[in-house]
Amino acid sequence: MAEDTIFGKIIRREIPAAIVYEDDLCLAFKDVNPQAPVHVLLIPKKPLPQLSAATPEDHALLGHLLLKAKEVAADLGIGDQFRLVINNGAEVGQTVFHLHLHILGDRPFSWPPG
Ligand code: D5M
Repeated sequence: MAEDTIFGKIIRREIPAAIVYEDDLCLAFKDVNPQAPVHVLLIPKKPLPQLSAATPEDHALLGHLLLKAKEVAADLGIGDQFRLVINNGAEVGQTVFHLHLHILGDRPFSWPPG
């Protein structure tokens, strides 16, 4: 279950994380294995395992996450140059099955992603 992922433990404060933003619906914390000088994960507190599990009921939550992603990016000083990544599924790189947005910045990025 998504509640049992490492991100569920971070939400419940069972393990530490470098939290940079929190509200009733979401939490943002520094990625433990950063791929850029700024690399933060933004997660819903609702234990959605991945984006493909979202339903129309999650419409407002998903909008909230996108708006918070740009606000967190701005707070971290990368407000006009950042990349958002959602890995959806193990074959494309998802390793933690609790929905998360990677917020990355403060270096150049190439396209397409690897
Ligand atoms: O991304 C999962 C990301 O989660 C990956 O970049 C490492 C990060 N991670 C894993 N455990 C932790 C803890 N405990 N704190 C902070 N960051 C963590 P994915 O898209 O699933 O590959």
